[in-house]
Amino acid sequence: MRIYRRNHTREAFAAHRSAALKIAAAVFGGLWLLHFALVDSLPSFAATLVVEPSADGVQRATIMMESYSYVPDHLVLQVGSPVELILENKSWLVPHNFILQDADAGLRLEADIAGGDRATLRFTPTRSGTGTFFCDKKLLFFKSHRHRGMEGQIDIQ
Ligand SMILES: [Cu+2]
Repeated sequence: MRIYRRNHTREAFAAHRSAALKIAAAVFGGLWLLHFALVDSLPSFAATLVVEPSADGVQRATIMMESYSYVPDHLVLQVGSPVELILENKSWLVPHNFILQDADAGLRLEADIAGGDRATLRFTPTRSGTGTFFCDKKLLFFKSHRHRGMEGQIDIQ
């Protein structure tokens, strides 16, 4: 009898725990989807940054990576001076990348930045031209970040 009761209690506890886990999963799942709905509805602002070389001749610029945009998303650079481009991932958890493969301007840049991290790209534009940069990250079956608007432009003058 005692053994039966003990087993019974254990089963009841397991059933309760299983129900609690299901509720927690449903709540988290709901929040997760709500997060995507909210982020998708946020407006993204286009911003242009005309980069002036510093006293040492280096063109320094910082681009913030957010979900799902680059701020600024338009850089104007000059031919012939070295560039130091800092990429700061402002997302808490979401990894982003920066891909620019532009034959026209002779640039091939690529960087992967984990959530909350930063990276510096150093290059010297040797030709004028226009290139598009974007983030091709995507989560499971969701749209890629580029499809969500994570794209920008570099003009080299
Ligand atoms: Cu991204």
